[in-house]
Amino acid sequence: MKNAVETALNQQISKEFFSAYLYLSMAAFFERLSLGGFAHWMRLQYEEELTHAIKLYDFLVDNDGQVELQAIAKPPSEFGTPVEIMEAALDHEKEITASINALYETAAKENEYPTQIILQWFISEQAEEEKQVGDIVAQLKMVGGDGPALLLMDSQLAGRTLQAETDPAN
Ligand code: OFO
Repeated sequence: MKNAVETALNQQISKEFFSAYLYLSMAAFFERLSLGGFAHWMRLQYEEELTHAIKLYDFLVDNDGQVELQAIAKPPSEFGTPVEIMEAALDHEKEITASINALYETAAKENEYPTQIILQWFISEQAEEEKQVGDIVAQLKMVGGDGPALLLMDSQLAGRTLQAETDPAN
């Protein structure tokens, strides 16, 4: 595997772990707001990000790449209102999308075909995640300061399961 691609894949692994860390911190903050459904949704997001990191780790191992794990930055522990938290999550997903796209471009430039194939999965996954988080942001904006509507959203998000990317609740 070409060095530039190996380095970028290792960097992406640490970004996926940071995403997990960030969402776990957001989950804890939602618990403090007594919004257990949002906290549950974020905790599953944390678990999903771990699977993304491991997918890339396995890919490196299986393709003669060298894994070099890196430091994971400390995420914030204080956030704002529910809409501000979900907007921060959306901004973060957009950064991850840009990172995946840049990694894909590197793999294409280096003619690393297997890497391009696995990254196509990540490109689709990012589109799905941006849509899901964007929908939650839009709904929170509709709800505004309406407590009962926020609690209804909270109970809907409590029903999220991890089973599949095809499940619209995920
Ligand atoms: Fe939030 O998605 Fe990983 O890549």
